[in-house]
Amino acid sequence: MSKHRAYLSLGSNLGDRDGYLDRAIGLLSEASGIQVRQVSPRYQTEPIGPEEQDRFLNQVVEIETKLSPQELLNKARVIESDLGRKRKVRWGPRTIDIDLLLFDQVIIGTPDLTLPHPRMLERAFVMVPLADLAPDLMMEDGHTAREWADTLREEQEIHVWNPKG
Ligand code: GSY
Repeated sequence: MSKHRAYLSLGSNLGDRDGYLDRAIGLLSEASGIQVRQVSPRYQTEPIGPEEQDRFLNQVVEIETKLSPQELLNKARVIESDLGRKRKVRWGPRTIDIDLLLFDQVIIGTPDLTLPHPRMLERAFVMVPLADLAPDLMMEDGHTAREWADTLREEQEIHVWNPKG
């Protein structure tokens, strides 16, 4: 079975944010059919959505996988649930959020899953860490990840995260 390359966005803004990101990456690495190939630096970012919530830590990971996009989405949801995510408030605080950004060149639009991720090009917290891993990756609109990251980091607060302050 052929291998696919995919990029996932991870975010946490509840509790031990570094711990949740570490555990999510650990669970992805242990999952059958998934190999984690690269992890970006972590960034602290202002919440998009209701503002009366804490800042997020965000990160992007590159994986290779034998899973289909739907199987990968299902796995991501199991990991979110294992790490205590409750799907209560849309855009609300969460222990961990795992979004599928890109899966090879696949384009999908189902009620459950849209690829490429429909809002990724609006979000510095996605495009800046993605550009750390794959600066020359071509987006749907013909601009590279680096070009999008350079534009978005001018408009949105994003800082490399240093857990020791
Ligand atoms: O869509 C991912 C969850 N999320 C985030 C996030 O990960 N980072 C920031 N900065 N804001 C967010 N709003 C939502 S919802």
